[in-house]
Amino acid sequence: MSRTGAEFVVVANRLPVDKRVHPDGTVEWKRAPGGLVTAMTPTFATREGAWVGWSGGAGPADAPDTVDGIDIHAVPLSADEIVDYYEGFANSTLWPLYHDLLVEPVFRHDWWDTYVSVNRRFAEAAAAAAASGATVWVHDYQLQLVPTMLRDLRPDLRIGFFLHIPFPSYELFTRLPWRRELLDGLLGADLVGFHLPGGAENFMTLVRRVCGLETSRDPVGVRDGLGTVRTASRTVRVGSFPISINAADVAAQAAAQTGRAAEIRAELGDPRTILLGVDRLDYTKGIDVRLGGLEGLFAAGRLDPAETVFVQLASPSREQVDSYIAVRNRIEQTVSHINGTYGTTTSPPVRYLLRPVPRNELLAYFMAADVVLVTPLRDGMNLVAKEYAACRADHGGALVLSEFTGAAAELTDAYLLNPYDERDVMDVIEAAVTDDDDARRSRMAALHRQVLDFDVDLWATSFLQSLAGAGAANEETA
Ligand code: ADQ
Repeated sequence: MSRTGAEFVVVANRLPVDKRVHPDGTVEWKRAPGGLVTAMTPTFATREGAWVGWSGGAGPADAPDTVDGIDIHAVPLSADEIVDYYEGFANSTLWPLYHDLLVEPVFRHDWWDTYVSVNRRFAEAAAAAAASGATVWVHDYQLQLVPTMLRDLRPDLRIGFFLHIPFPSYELFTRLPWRRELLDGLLGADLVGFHLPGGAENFMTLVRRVCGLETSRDPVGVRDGLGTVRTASRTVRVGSFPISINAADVAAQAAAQTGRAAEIRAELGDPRTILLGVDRLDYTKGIDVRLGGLEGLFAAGRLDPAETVFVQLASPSREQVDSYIAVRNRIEQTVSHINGTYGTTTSPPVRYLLRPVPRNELLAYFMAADVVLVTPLRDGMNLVAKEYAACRADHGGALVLSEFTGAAAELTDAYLLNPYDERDVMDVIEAAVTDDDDARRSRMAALHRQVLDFDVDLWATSFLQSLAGAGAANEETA
């Protein structure tokens, strides 16, 4: 069969484009600055590529035909589907369930029905976009049914799936009324990838116990030592591929921001210590954990609010979902409480911004920060930690990092803390602020080297090489 189409197709919830409507009504599409599109750029550069995804708005498909040489295939969602599939099943069922029940997941059969029909629409769009024998890389929790739906439509494709968030244990996952269907959906892939070996092993336990399939029993390695699942017709490989960033680019761009970093320090009143948080405003990120730690240190006189500024840059996220409205209210109340209690009218110790910051400005903040606080209660990886480590080629600054992030498995020279232990949170933040320069510098040197050695290119190429091997093995036995 000959068929035109792309040799390499990315399927992700969102397209890599942002729409801008100018005051005169003209529309401009810009490439979105997201991490995934950056990660995929080298792969697209060498092959005819397409991207299947949603533009972010309600109604008929709305997107440019191509962006930077990538064919764009927009999947339309109605306003009701956005509520049931995106805000509902993806972000009020799966997201909290996969993040350790930090809020109670909602189980609704009508949301599930919409998740199934939207996943089918993505699978059909991918089937239409892919050339014969193409490689298709499906991303994340919104699209877990796509691999099998796509395999049924196009058995000729090599299909990989990568999960960007944690994959939970048997005990949590089996709460899902649709546990069997979700696992069956993933098993259409040739390769299923997770950030950490633990997620891969949770998946293999689940397919053994819920689907009754045979799996390998050896521990899964990192980028190596794949696990296997035998289905009736094929072998699914399962692996760990910790995502990273384009570290050399980040380091080079950050080096150009030292002047702006000095200005930021002056604008903040030249405090002794600048602490920084950078997150999507999400209850998983533990913004309240770090605010609690700071307040405790101020209250105990262990940090002086007159000499300390904590800058929290938060970008608005999922603003229609109740649990996100609640966490925003909680954070804003705590910020005012700390400033009201420990600040003066001219120097509040917490500066809080609720909007995305332009990339270069963000890098300047990283260069200005003495300590960056990354304190999630649960996070698949956390790229902010890696971005900060990449920026600090000068080996300045210090990274405080929650043990409950994927990044903590690699960034072992960070100041690691348990976000569930208030005393540990205070002790570790204090140590990162007050340790002597040599100790801080040697930790940052190790972190910087780690992210430069293990960058996003390694993530993409190791996943795609494993996928090529997994696909070829299945084609041989077909
Ligand atoms: P996210 O939960 O979105 O990603 P993260 O990995 O930290 O989390 O990436 C956030 C990105 O947004 C970073 O590049 C950061 O610089 C940027 N950002 C955050 N706040 C910002 C602000 N106020 N202004 C500008 N930029 C801001 C999900 C998973 C993670 C996993 C990634 C990739 O939840 O665990 O690391 O996917 O797999």
